[in-house]
Amino acid sequence: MPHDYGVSPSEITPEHVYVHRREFLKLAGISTLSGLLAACGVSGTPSLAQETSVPSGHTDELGDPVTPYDITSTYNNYYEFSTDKRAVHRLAKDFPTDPWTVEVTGLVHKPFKIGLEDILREFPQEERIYRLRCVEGWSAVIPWQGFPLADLLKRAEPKSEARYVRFVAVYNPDAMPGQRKYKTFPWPYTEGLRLDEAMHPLTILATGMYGKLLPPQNGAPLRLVVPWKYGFKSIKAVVRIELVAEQPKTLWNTVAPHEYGFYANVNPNVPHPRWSQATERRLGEKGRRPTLMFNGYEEQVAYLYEGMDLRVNY
Ligand SMILES: Nc1nc2c(c(=O)[nH]1)N[C@H]1C(S)=C(S)[C@@H](COP(=O)(O)O)O[C@H]1N2
Ligand SMILES: [Mo]
Repeated sequence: MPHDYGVSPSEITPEHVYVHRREFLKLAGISTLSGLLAACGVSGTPSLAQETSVPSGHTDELGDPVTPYDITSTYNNYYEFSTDKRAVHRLAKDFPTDPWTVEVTGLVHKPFKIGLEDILREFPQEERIYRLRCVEGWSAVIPWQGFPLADLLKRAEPKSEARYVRFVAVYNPDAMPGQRKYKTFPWPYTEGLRLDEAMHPLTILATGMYGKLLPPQNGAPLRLVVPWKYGFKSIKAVVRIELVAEQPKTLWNTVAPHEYGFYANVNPNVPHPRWSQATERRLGEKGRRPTLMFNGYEEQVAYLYEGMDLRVNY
C-alpha cells in the first residue's frame, strides 16, 4: 500500500492530496453548488429541495455534455428493484427514504449515526460533474451534488488498524421486489474500498443530482460515487459505513469473482471475460467512444495503484 494511515486522524488525508485538492477539483470540473446557484442568479443558502436544474450546455472537464436527466433517471442498474434497467424507476417510485439514518462504525474512535437532514446541514454540498462507466459497456455524464466521503470518515476518527471501508446498502424486501425475487443474491448489496481510495478527494457521497435531491432509482437518499471505478462500486442507498482491517467481501465479487474484482478500476486494456472494455456507448449518443484509463481520472488517481500490475483484472 503506497500510503500508511497509521497516523492521527487530523493527518488522515495524505499531504500531497490535501495540498492539491483545489487542483483536483479544477481538473475534475468541480464547482461548488453555491457557486453554481449564484451563477444562475439564485441567492441565499442553497437548498437541495429547491427546484433547480443544470443549465443546458454544461459539460464535464473533457467537454463532454451532461447526459439528459430523462435518460439517467430512467435507465438504471439497481437489482434490489429489477434487473430490467428501464423498469427500475417505475418500481422504485414510492421507495421510502425518509427518515434515513447512516451509521459510521467499526475501527473508529468515535462511531456515530447521522440522519440525512443533519448530513445536508453539516456537510457542505458541492456539485461534481462525473463520468459514470458501467462494467457492461455504457456510460453517462452526471452532475451530482454531494460531499467528500473523507469528511464523514474523519468525523469518526479511524483507528490505525483501519485499512478498508465496507459499505452496506439498505435491506427492505417489502419495498424492494428484487430482494425477494433474486434469492441467490447475498442481500444486502455491499461494497468496499481501500481506505486511501475512500479518502481520495474525488470519492463522494451523493445526495442529489441535476440540482435536486436524488430520485430513488439513482440511489436516494445517499449513494457512493467513485468515478474512476466501474459503476457497480458506486453503491446506492447506503445505511452503514464500516471501517475494517481486512479487504471486505462485496456482492459482485462474491457472486462472480472471476468477472468482478474488488478494485474494478475502469481499464480499457483489460477485457471482461465475456466482452471487451475498449469502448463504451454514451447514453444519448450514437456509436461508441473509446474508454479512458481510470475513466479519464488517471492523472488524479494513478498514484494509488503504483506497483500494481494494471494488465490484471483485480
Ligand atoms: N444498492 C445498489 N447499488 C448499485 C447497484 C445495485 O444494483 N444496487 N448497481 C450498480 C451499478 S452496476 C451501476 S452501473 C450504478 C448505476 O447507477 P445509476 O443508475 O445512478 O446510473 O449503480 C451501482 N450501484
Ligand atoms: Mo454497472
